[in-house]
Amino acid sequence: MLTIYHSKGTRSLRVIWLCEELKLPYQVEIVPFTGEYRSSPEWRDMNPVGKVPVLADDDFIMFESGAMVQYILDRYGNGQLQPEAGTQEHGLFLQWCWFAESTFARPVGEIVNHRRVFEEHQQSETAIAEMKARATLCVKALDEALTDHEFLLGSSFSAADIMTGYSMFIFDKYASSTDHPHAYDYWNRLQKREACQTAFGQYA
Ligand SMILES: N[C@@H](CCC(=O)N[C@@H](CS)C(=O)NCC(=O)O)C(=O)O
Repeated sequence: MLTIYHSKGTRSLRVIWLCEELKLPYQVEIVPFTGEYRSSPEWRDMNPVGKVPVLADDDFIMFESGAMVQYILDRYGNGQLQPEAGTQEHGLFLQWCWFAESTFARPVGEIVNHRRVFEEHQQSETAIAEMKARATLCVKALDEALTDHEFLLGSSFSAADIMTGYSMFIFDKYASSTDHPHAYDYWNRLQKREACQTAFGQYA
């Protein structure tokens, strides 16, 4: 049984959304997002840097949401939601999955961390504006890639859209800049999917 350790609004939404798309059985274990809990030895045993999420597949435990998505696809996906490994299309799929977390979500996540960690008078609006500019450049890249595409790989929905959908969710929430209509139409399209609605409706 897959157990997804989740706190409201966090990247475990990707994993929940994926399980819903694949109609896999899973359970969600809600964990407190407090610094105290995330630095506890109990949680650090599961995630050594104290972040959320964690995935358990029986007694196999892993961290990093993108790795969880790939693990579930490869182990339980029966070829769904990703192109065949070793093809150029799969290379493109990996490109967007990695882009979603390591390039796009990163500056948005740092805005969230900055606001949470520092008192208001210590916060640097200059630093935040710079991170927002980095994130906005990513939305511009998506906007261009989606000009005449329904999804990142063309007409087929894939887990790259799940990875990116979550990044659009936090961008819209913490750094919104709506002047990229193709990227926003895309995010609106993703939110119409039943699996997305179930995941975000219950856990965002
Ligand atoms: N690359 C990691 C990022 C995990 C991450 O940053 N999680 C956020 C919640 S969505 C968190 O725990 N932030 C607390 C912190 O960074 O201190 C992943 O995809 O799992």
